[in-house]
Amino acid sequence: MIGLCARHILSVYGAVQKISRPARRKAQKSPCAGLRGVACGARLCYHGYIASHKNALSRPGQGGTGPRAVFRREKRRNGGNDMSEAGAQSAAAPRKKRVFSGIQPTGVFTLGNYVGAVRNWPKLQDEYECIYSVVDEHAITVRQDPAALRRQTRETAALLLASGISPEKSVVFVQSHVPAHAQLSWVLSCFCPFGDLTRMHQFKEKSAKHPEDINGGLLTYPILMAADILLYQTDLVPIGIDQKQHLELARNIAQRFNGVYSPTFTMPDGYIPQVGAKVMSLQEPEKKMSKSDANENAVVRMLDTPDAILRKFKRAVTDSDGCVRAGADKPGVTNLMSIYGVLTGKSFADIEREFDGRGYGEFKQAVAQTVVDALRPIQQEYARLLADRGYLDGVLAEGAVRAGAIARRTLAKVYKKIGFLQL
Ligand code: AQP
Repeated sequence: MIGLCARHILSVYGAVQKISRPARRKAQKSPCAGLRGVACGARLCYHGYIASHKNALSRPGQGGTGPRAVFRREKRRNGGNDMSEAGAQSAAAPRKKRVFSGIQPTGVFTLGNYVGAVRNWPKLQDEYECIYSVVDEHAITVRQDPAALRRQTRETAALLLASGISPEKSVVFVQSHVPAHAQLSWVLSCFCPFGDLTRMHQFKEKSAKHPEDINGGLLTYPILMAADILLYQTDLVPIGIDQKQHLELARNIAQRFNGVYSPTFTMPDGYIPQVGAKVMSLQEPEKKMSKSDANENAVVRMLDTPDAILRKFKRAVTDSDGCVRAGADKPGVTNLMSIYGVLTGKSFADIEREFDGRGYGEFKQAVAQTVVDALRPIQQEYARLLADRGYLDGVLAEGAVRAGAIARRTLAKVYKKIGFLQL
């Protein structure tokens, strides 16, 4: 349920920064019939502020959980920087470079999502200002069951935290809780030639996979992804190689917009791992491993039991050569070597030496056990987090406030440049 309040209206038109402080206070006090964002009682009004939050993230003495308290805490945490562009510019030290990435809540995420992308996200937390999103708006380009989508959104967030992303260091939020993503996406769609969209590999693949529903969202998905990235003035985007083409499109859109007006968006670079950038299906190793693959034997999921993982690797498609060696002619074995290499830190040469003269059976068993060992602590932490729904929802609510503050700033800048009337 979305209601309007004075602050909302002003914020939508990008004028919130311009109104006087007393007027702003008055607007903030006005009753805001918010969007019930989370079941624990947190209420996000349409512009992304928390109206109230019963299951506090903060402990007594931390100064409450309202939006102002959250901002005060954030400001303290960032040494006075409120994480907005204005805050960043006014701080004496130059701001840390910023990272953004997202994952769709289209099911339990896979070893491919983990190895290609999510595994790298926690590593960047100390050096960069990291913003990670559960991108539910992207998920609906393919029809989703509403109850399942809600559940999977929380589960995906829990898995991200369990994978090592710390809400103390990074911003973690749900895309639909920050309306600026959809708002910027519309503007950017007017700066993206139609032909560029129809060339996208993912559009072609997903259209072929879902011929019954080739909707506009499937085509314009990369524009929303460009908005996700550009809203945060992102420097670095850690992704699997399948998203490289979309990132290039985001760069083209940014360049076009910056050229028509003046420098507005930071030009983002990709952060793509050298090994494991594309984990392939265990059953069809020419195809990437995907959450939505209907063949469960093709996909290792982050929450699979040890037995299921051992069974899936045992059945993994290899070849008749019987030799553990990497090569374009051996996609199945090369895929298993990549997974093993990423998780153990061993090179292809090391792996070839280790399994020289040993059969595929032993090799598959070793890969499976390595995966089981890598996933065990993540699965344990996931179970703990999912049982604490109040905490989880609090993290997401706070993340939406922090992300929203940065996103609105960029959106206001864009609206001003293109000539939208600001009151
Ligand atoms: N197989 C993969 N190998 C390496 N990286 C991968 N990624 C996805 N699959 C692999 C990376 O994971 C991040 C999140 O992906 P996503 O959820 O946004 O969407 P996707 O790329 O469409 O992933 P799926 O698993 O194939 O989802 P469905 O089946 O729902 O379409 C991205 O950085 C991606 O590169």
